[in-house]
Amino acid sequence: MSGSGSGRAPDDLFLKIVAGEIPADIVHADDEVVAFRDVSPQAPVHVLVIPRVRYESVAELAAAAPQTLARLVAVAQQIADAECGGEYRLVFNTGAGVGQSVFHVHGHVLGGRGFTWPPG
Ligand code: IU
Repeated sequence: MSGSGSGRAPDDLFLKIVAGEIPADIVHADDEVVAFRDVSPQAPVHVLVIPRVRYESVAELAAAAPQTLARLVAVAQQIADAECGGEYRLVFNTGAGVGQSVFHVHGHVLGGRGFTWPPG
């Protein structure tokens, strides 16, 4: 079953970051979203922006809490404005087959270098 916004997946490490139970380099926190640096950065700027409440995918988040998705995108823009001149990729991997490994929706804010297209 997908995330409902109320359950706590037993293996959801991002909820532990939100709860302060495991350390993270947090760059933003408000009542709806938290942003922290990816532990395995793929670009000079690589920040993950997540809702405090767990949803598996960006589509689930959009359907259940569109205002939180809007906040997430606004925070991504703020981080990119501050750290890489407002030029960035905002990536939501959706599904293990395309690279999603953590099933708590997260936007990857990637910037600080050029990227190729199409993505690999
Ligand atoms: P993905 O789109 O689900 O593959 O992205 C998960 C990301 O979460 C990946 O880039 C990891 O490096 C990152 N990450 C993290 O920054 N800190 C953690 O504790 C865990 C994963 I678990």
